[in-house]
Amino acid sequence: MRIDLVTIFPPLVAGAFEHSIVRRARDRGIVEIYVHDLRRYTSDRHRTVDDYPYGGGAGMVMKPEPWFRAVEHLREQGNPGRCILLTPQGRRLDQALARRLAAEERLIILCGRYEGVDERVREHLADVEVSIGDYVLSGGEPAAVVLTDAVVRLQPGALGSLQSTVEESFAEGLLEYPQYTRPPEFRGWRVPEVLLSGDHGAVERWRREQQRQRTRQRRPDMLAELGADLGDVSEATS
Ligand code: 9D3
Repeated sequence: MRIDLVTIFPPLVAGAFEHSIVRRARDRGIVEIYVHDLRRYTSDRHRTVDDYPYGGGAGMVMKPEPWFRAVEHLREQGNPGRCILLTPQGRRLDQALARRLAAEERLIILCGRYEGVDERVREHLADVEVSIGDYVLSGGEPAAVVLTDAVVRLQPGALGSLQSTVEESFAEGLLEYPQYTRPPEFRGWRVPEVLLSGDHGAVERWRREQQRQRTRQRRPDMLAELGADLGDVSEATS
C-alpha cells in the first residue's frame, strides 16, 4: 500500500512514522509513506495557502489551488487512489472504516488547517471526509497520524506475530481484560491468584468474565452493538 500525506507541517506528521509498527512496516516494504509540503504547490512568491472568507467572518480559509495542484501532481504517478480530507465534519473513524481504507491500494490524505478548507476541495477533490472524533484539534495532522497508524497495522505482515492479529480479532467487540506481569506482589497489591494458578481453562474463563464486566460498566454501547450483530447472525441462520 502507498500513502501520500499533504500538509503545511510535514515534520509534524513525518516523525510519527519513524518508530514502532509503522516504521517496521515501511522497512519491510509493506507500506510506502510520503509526506508532501502543500506550500510546494503554491505559485506565488509568498507561497500563500490561505485567504479571507468570502462573505466575511473570523479566521482564514485554505485556498483550493494548492490542494488541486498537489493531488493532480501525485496522481500523475500511478494509481489515483482514494483521496481523504480530514475534517471535523467527516465520517467518524472506527475500526470498520479503517479496515475498508486499509484495503485500498493507495490513499492520499489531506490535512486541513485554519478555520477550514474551501468547499470546492471537499466537493471536487476529496472522495471521502473523515473525522477522528468529537473534539477540536488545531488541524488535520494529528488525525492523519491516527488514521495512518490504524490503516498500516491492518496490512498483512505489519504486526510482528500472527498471534497478535488472531487474539485481536477474537477479542473484537469487547474491552481488554486486566493484564499483569512480575512481580506477583507490588506495594501490597497482589496479582489475582487465578493468573498464578497454571489452570489455563480457569484463566480463560476469568479473562472472558473480566472483559464482559468491563465492557458492561464502561462501554455498554459496545455490548449493544455486539448483541445486534449476534441478532443478525441468528436471523440469517434460522
Ligand atoms: C474553531 C473552529 N471550528 C469552528 C466551527 C471549526 C474547526 C475547523 C478546523 C475546528 C477544528 C478544525 C481543525 N480540525 C481538523 O482539521 C480536524 C479534526 C478535528 O478537529 N477533530 C477530529 N477530527 C479531525 S480531522 C481534522
